[in-house]
Amino acid sequence: MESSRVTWKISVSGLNGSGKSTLISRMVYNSNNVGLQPKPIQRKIVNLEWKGGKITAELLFLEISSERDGERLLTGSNAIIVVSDLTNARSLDYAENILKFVTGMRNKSVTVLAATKLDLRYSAQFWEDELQTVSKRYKIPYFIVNSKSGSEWERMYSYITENLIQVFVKK
Ligand SMILES: Nc1nc2c(ncn2[C@@H]2O[C@H](COP(=O)(O)OP(=O)(O)O)[C@@H](O)[C@H]2O)c(=O)[nH]1
Ligand SMILES: [Mg+2]
Repeated sequence: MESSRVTWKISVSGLNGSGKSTLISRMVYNSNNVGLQPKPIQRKIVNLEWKGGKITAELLFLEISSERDGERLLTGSNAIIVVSDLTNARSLDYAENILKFVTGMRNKSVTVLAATKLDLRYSAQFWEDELQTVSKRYKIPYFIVNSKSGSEWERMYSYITENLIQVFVKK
């Protein structure tokens, strides 16, 4: 079977400092080094396989930082990672505002809630209870990750690629 090619836009949105750049570096390079001037778009090419098919996917990770017109840039995303920071309760409120906007969007996107900085859990300002509440309210899964090291991010990444295939390839 011939392998076809797709391009998917994966937007990463959340309060400044919540860990968007670090999470993107983890997913793209498996590194936490964001560099001095992190690029607003990072590109990763992956071969995805499932029972009965395979595809080459160009993943474009777009960091959306601007608090003013950030939400507008979410339109047309194939996937949206809404980032909250376990050590900052305000970041979860901000994440909820983004989720409210995403819920009202017309096009469908694979959406997840990420809670970063698991390694700093002893200074967490919210935890599973709060994440579950938001997750149920918007009917999306949440993933607690440590972008500095570890492999928790892989579960979230697999969820996203599997659902991208489900929504945009298998249809
Ligand atoms: N300990 C820890 N620090 C993190 C983690 N993710 C990000 N950071 C730190 O949090 C700060 C903000 O991260 P950054 O990715 O620049 O956030 P952004 O503004 O949302 O892009 C930086 O100092 C990162 O090194 C994490 O999982 N654990
Ligand atoms: Mg950044």
